[in-house]
Amino acid sequence: MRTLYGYFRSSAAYRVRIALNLKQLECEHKAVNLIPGVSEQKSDAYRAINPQGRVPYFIDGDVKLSQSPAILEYLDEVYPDVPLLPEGAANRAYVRQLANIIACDIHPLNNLAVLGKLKGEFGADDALVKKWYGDWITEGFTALEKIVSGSAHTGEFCFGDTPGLADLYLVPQMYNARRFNVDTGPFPTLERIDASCNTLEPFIKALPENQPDAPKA
Ligand SMILES: N[C@@H](CCC(=O)N[C@@H](CS)C(=O)NCC(=O)O)C(=O)O
Repeated sequence: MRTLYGYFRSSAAYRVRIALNLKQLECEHKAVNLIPGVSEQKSDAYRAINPQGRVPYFIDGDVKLSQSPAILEYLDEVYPDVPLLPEGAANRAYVRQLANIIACDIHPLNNLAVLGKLKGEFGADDALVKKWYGDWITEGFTALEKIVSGSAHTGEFCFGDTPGLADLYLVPQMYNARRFNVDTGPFPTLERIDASCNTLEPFIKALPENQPDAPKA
């Protein structure tokens, strides 16, 4: 039995949901409410599951993992039928490079804990926090757009015509950009790839608004 602890708006959990859907793996989803003030991720009960107090957290039998990059690599090694990474070390490194621009250089600067610290300890108001959030996305996406728009690897998706690892980092980050009104117009290749992904069932099923813990419209 597989279990994914997540939250509808968590982009790191969103990545894992897409991968599970692409690989057609059954999984029970357990919601951890990250809304400030509720903050179930900080509860003793949840920290007993994941000491880091973050989502996603994934259980597959005896295997218990936090950190979406580790979860995604695990899924790809153990369930390789629908691969997330291409053949060849250089191609795989290329795709990881794209994914890591988001995973290492955008997402960690914009997660809830960082935004909370900016507001709570450093006195940033909403406008400053919004600028912080948008600036890191714009900086990362500027590099990503340059690489992807100039690469022969780019097809309908970040690598060729099959969705893969880089796409499942890109789509949640684009979602966050739109949510915070960051202008994605300067990134036409990223917009095009994101739109292609969002026509596919595994990506649609993983959308935040399609999760059971999303507030009903
Ligand atoms: N590097 C981690 C990041 C996990 C992470 O920061 N998750 C956010 C949601 S996207 C979270 O749980 N935040 C809770 C908090 O900051 O208190 C991963 O990729 O899994």
